[in-house]
Amino acid sequence: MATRSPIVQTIETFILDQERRHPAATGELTNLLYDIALGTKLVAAAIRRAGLVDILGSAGETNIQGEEQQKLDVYANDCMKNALAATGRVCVLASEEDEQMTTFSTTSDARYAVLIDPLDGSSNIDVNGAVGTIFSIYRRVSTGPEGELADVLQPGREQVAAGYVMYGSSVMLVYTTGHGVNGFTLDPTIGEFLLSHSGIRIPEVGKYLSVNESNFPRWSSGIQRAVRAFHGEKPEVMAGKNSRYIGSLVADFHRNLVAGGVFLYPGDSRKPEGKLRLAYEANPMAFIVEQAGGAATDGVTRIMDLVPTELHQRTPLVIGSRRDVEFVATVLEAPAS
Ligand code: FDP
Repeated sequence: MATRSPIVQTIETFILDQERRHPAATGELTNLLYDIALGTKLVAAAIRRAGLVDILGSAGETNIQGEEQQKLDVYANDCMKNALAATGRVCVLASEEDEQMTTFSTTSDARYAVLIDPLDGSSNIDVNGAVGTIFSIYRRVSTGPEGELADVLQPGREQVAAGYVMYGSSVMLVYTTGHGVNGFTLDPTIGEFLLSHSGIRIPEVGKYLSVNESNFPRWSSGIQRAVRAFHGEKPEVMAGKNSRYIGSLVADFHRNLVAGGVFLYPGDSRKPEGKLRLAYEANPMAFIVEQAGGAATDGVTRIMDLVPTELHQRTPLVIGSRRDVEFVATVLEAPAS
């Protein structure tokens, strides 16, 4: 009897299918998503060898083959930039790792501006924790010979695509182009991302609370009240949640996206704007979560309506299950009792 091969969909065929459903699509965005997927496969391969760095030589040293070792975050930044730079599809590339953006002399095909956080949560590398790459794509708005700051300083609602890759127990790529959210798991034996989570929806109310509680004494009284309610202090208005915090945005976000939960990184008396970057972290995650039925605010205002004024600008972030995010806004807007 002939064995039937399983029906699998690779990220390539999936993106192509999506493109066919939108007759105005030129294929440029499709190719750009391929480029990003390729860059992240290279990063994934390097991360798999991260624990071997002591054997093969640490950053700044030469390994036994006589090659210079690179720090993983530098390597990830180079991988992603190389995957995107030579394609001619990008007019400007901004990376969380770089002080300045990189502009490219453009052809008429370079219709996109891309922002990347090449290795988010990198402090987890040393303890073999999950990390990720985040990306965000905008349509070019400038018309000069090179991409400009205006191309990367657009509000998040103008994103045409956003996604992340999580390098965890498996490698997963999750992205949206504004038509729902889909997740792909890398099959390392064939080197392909295969559709594993189609049409991801986040539960309206989450079971998890993700926040760095060591900052509690420095939060506003409003944030303290909201977090105490999530602890279960007011069961009549909010059922208590389970605490889960990895300290790696991609990993914390991904768990909450799939299982339901709320992640907070509010401002505090030391860091009034919080820690996370609007353009590299908050906006792409906000686009994904909204497309999955969730919400993202800076506490009160929708993240994707914030107008960035600087490339590396930070923002407080409350993101996840819709009713939990709305609950925080209600508490913050209520007069303190
Ligand atoms: P990291 O510093 O390890 O790169 O923005 C970076 C980030 O990680 C996020 O991935 C993570 O959610 C957050 O910082 C963790 O910050 P705290 O250690 O202050 O909780």
